[in-house]
Amino acid sequence: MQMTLRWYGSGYDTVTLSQIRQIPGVTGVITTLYGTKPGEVWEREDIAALKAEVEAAGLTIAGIESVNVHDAIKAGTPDRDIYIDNYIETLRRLGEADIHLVCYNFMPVFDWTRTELARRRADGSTVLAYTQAAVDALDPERMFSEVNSNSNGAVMPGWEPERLAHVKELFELYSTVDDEALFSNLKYFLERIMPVCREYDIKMAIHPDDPAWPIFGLPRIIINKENILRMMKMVDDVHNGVTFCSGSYGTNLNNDLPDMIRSLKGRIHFAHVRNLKFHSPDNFEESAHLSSDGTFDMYEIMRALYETGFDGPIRPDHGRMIWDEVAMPGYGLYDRALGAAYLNGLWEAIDKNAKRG
Ligand code: DNO
Repeated sequence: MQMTLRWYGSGYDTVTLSQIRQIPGVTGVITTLYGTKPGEVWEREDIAALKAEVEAAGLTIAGIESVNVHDAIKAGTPDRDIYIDNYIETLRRLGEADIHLVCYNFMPVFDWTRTELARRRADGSTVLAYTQAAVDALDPERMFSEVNSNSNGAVMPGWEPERLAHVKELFELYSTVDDEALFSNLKYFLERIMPVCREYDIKMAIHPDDPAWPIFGLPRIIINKENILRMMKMVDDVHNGVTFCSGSYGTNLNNDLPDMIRSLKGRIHFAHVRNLKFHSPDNFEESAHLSSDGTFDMYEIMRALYETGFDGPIRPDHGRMIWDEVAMPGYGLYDRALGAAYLNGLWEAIDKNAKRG
């Protein structure tokens, strides 16, 4: 595996490449052209400049998170092919730039959803948190403004303020899209992009829906073992793969995370590893990465990745806000660096034990 950190790019991220370079064991970044909109073709010069900047800092681009999928593709509208053609062109240009991993999601309208961006914990740190009651009490438009006014000035992925203007239209677009339609739109998209992925060996890694159940009446399908295996089979190509995000699948306590990892052997191309602390099944917060701070056994998650031969990039995920850092919620430097060191420690121990026999 390659330990990485997500980096939003100069001008968007409070964390610098030189800081990332100093986290022991982190050799690459997962990045994107954060200023691009879903549906646009990425400019070759922009890709090249991003790559040059990362490499000049002594790091590599281990993958792109995300090339976002336009809602026309997810909703399956008649004009979707225009956007799929653009997506294919972006993939081709990434392949030409020797980039071989793309993370994306197929969540209608929103990306991941939290109801609190700074819940204070006993140790004084603040964390992202979720309660179902808060989602049930809010309409999506209010949710947009709350997310944007509490994000320390950062633009939260999937919650870009310009999308707010279109929330009603977007909901309208999905009014006839149920789970089956979403599956079939995903299949259509994958079948169209697979040839370019094969040509350039680009591994597509779908990110799970977070939380892993429908919210605001919108369908959500990448939520559990049954559905993700269905997706792997419906387009049975190694380039159709998975981002295994423990914090997203883990929102549903019925998901057995190590078992899911084992059942996805060979198709996990990217891993986001983080812990959650549950107070009840629909009230949880994003704790520190350590097993002892949350609900999951992080050793078992890492062991399942190790034992299935996972060799892709891995990254710590949302961190707590600690030591007075001001950054995009979940994406500060300090706690993610602690997370990377911890995950590297687990991996080293698992590896040495395995080799000892
Ligand atoms: C949250 C992230 C997601 C993820 C997208 C992938 O912090 O894990 O925003 O990047 O869903 O497209």
